[in-house]
Amino acid sequence: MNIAQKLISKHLIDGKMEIGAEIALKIDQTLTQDATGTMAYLQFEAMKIKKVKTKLSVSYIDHNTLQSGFENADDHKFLQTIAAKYGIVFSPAGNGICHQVHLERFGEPGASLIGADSHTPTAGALCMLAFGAGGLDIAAAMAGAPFYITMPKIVRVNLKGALKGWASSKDIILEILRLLTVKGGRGAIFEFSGEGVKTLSVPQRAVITNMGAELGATTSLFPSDEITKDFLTRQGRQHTWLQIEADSDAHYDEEITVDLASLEPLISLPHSPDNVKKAKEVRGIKVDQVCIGSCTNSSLSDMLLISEVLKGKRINKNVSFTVSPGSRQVLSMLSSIGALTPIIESGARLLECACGPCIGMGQSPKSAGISVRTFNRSFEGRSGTKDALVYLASPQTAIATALSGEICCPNEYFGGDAPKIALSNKFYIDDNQFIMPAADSGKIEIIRGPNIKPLPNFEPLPDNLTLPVVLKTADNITTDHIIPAGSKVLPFRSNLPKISEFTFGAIDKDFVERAKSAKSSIIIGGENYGQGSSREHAAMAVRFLGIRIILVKSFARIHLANLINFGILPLTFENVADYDLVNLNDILVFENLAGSLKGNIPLYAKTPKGAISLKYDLTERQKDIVFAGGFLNTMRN
Ligand code: MIC
Ligand code: SF4
Repeated sequence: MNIAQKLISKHLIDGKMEIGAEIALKIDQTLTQDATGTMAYLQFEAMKIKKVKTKLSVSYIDHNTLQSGFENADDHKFLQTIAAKYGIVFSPAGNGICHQVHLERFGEPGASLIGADSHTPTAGALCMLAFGAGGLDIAAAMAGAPFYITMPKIVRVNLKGALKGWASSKDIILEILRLLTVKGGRGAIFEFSGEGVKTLSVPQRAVITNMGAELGATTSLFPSDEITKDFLTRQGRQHTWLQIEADSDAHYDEEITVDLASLEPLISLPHSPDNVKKAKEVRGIKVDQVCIGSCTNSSLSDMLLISEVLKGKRINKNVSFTVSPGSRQVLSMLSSIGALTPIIESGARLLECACGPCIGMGQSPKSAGISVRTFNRSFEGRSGTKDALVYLASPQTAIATALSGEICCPNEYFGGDAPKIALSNKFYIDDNQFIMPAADSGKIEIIRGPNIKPLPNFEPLPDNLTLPVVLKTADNITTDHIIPAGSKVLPFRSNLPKISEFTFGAIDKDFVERAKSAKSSIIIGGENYGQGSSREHAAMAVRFLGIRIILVKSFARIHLANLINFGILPLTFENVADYDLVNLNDILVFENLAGSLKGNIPLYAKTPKGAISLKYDLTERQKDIVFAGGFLNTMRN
């Protein structure tokens, strides 16, 4: 078996490990963050379970940390009291970014993890079976239910040789994105092997598994080897280590090879992570901002590298330079060994250990500003400035750019090889920063400020529907298009009526009014609809506005699961060319929906240009959820 098969079979509760079949997995750990956590826990409460049934559940505060009104602080207090009551570890604001902290303090080789955040596969660097999911799936797992996915194909990524010059692990994943695009990983687990694996530390591996999310991959995995053991030992957690490698005769469904020695520093151009070029091909573009951090590149080694490079240097005076260490552990280690000083003296604006600019929580660039970031997403408007141009690159490329004031290749700017970063054997470990669940949880009162609004009830899906098309989108629509992030919208993650007012605002400012006046309606979309973030608000808000069916060329995995969970029927075109036959404001008629789906008979929609045939790729379990009006209704029933 390959590693993915070993981990899946270890957690398999139901289903066959055949590509395309639905499988149910036992979940050992869950994580949430504050932007998705409020909904996840409201849903968990609705399940009326006394204590979480997982081995470990952690609730992180890392996204909505700017408190420019009462809303975010209300959410934090709600999350803290919920955690204490239901047996969840609470990681308060300032403690660090969920994926970075989870890797340091909780990740375990061989265990399974689902997180209400699309970058949860970061933990695959420790050989955890880790998936991003919607909040409702996390709530269900905390209640002891299995997690359902479609059995993916397993792609072997053969890493040949070793990195040279200033190339880094970020360039490995940017190269794979260049080759495969943001759709290229759908329905796949990427399993890394080959001699190159032995040259990468756990934090370097984590850069790759983290950005596997940008490929649309189900998850990514590295073996658990001596390097993993070394990382866990520094973290004082060697007892959690176990060796996990693929069998020598393991079978893979597909294979790609990346030659590390031939990689040069790369950069991803606006507005899609797969728009990748060599950094030297775009050299000379003047930049306004450089940001180092995010769950992709905020580890101690990344920070030590920039500190080393910055010694005695000053950032270009036209560049606003921000640094967000990934965790309190990273920040504290930097400060105790004096590595923070060169960063501060270079002119950096030191930010909190949190997502910050990555999710538009401050540091929006100036109008039409150019920002080079070590992050993982560059979607239009995500930075908080609609016309900003965001480039994604490694800390090596970003720091050369910050010093020179224009995009440049670190191989050309510095020459030679990047400094080798030695890590100390003793890491700063202070788990007192976590708030452990209360022993006497019965007495805990859950505090709900005015920003915490109750969950709405969604009705079952009718059998016959006449629906106007209220929106027709292009390919690769992200959940950032559907429900934007940023400091103005994120505070309403626990307030569905309010956040729904922002739905699709960036691409069609009349959408909300149109949907409201239609009452019941349909959206038409292209390929890879709903890629990116796991935010279930992108399904909930749409359902709240009356959308009953979404008909597209293809869906992204997590969003598809979220649509089902909230009772929206996801359909695809039998012939993708039929996409051209349907237009905004057309009326589509659907008859005998339940009868057709449950009887597995062909489904059609009547359109002004005639009938078109539709596909529904749903299991019986999923059909029941959709027709009941969502997962919570099936539980209540
Ligand atoms: C993101 O990077 O888009 C987020 C913000 O972390 C999201 C979760 C969210 O929308 O809250 C994600 O990746 O799932
Ligand atoms: Fe936070 Fe950005 Fe990572 Fe999402 S991608 S978890 S916003 S740092």
